[in-house]
Amino acid sequence: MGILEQLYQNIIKGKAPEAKICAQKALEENILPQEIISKGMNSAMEEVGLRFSRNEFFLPEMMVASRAMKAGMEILEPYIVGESIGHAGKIVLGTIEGDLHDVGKNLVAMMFKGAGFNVVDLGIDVSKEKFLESIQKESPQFVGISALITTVLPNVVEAVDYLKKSEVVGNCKILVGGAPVTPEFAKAAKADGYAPDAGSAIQVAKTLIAGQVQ
Ligand code: B1M
Repeated sequence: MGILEQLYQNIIKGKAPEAKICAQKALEENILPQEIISKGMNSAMEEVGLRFSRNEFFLPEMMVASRAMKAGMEILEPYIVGESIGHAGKIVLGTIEGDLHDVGKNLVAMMFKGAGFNVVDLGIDVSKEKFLESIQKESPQFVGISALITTVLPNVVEAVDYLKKSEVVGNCKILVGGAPVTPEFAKAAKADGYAPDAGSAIQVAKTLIAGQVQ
């Protein structure tokens, strides 16, 4: 069994120490961190979600799988982030109120750090008021809102509306993303940007910055 397959299996089984070892071995085999994440880790979480939908997995299995994925991400983070944090700008990031999922948001944070951004991570279950408070304090170029369950989508709409109505937000652009978020939803919510995954979130942010400069 190849190392990415082993990593995939260990995440599905929720074996965090083994997932760490596999992530390290995959790096030693010169597999790029992005490939390790997409083929060995994201795909495993996808499978965990499918098993949950089929009632083969329950909350504890989803929980331990996310812990194993986070353990693997810890190994990869230094290889993605590098040392140049801060020169590209600042983003305030959080998972919307009512939502406890943070693996995807953490991946987005990691990619922004890797692209040279200073990331202020507000964590999970973040209210619109907390986003605003942080924008006031940090003056970021971007605020990123992550949402993973359909039931919290109205909270995203409310948060975007609340932030847009505040003078404090000024030129700060609002990005939204997460599995149930679509381009149509983002447009209807009047967000400034939408990205389907962590890698493209950086491209969207760069495009928005370029638009501001012109
Ligand atoms: Co939950 N959960 N979960 N869960 N969970 C999902 C999301 C679900 C799809 C599973 C399923 O039914 N197949 C389903 C949602 C269905 C829906 O709403 N349509 C679901 C459910 C129902 C629930 C509960 C309601 C279950 C229950 O209690 N009965 C409950 C809700 C709790 C709550 O939040 N209030 C719940 C709980 C949990 C755990 C706590 C056990 C655990 C999360 C632990 C944690 O995060 N620390 C968990 C897990 C692990 C999952 C799955 C299996 C995996 C999520 C994940 O980490 N994916 C998930 C199934 C699935 O996703 N297929 C599922 C990997 C991650 C890298 O991908 O987060 O999509 P993702 O992030 C991607 C993109 O979406 C994007 O980039 C990332 C990487 O490229 N992205 C952004 C994310 N944020 C972005 C922001 C951006 C841009 C891009 O800009 C700002």
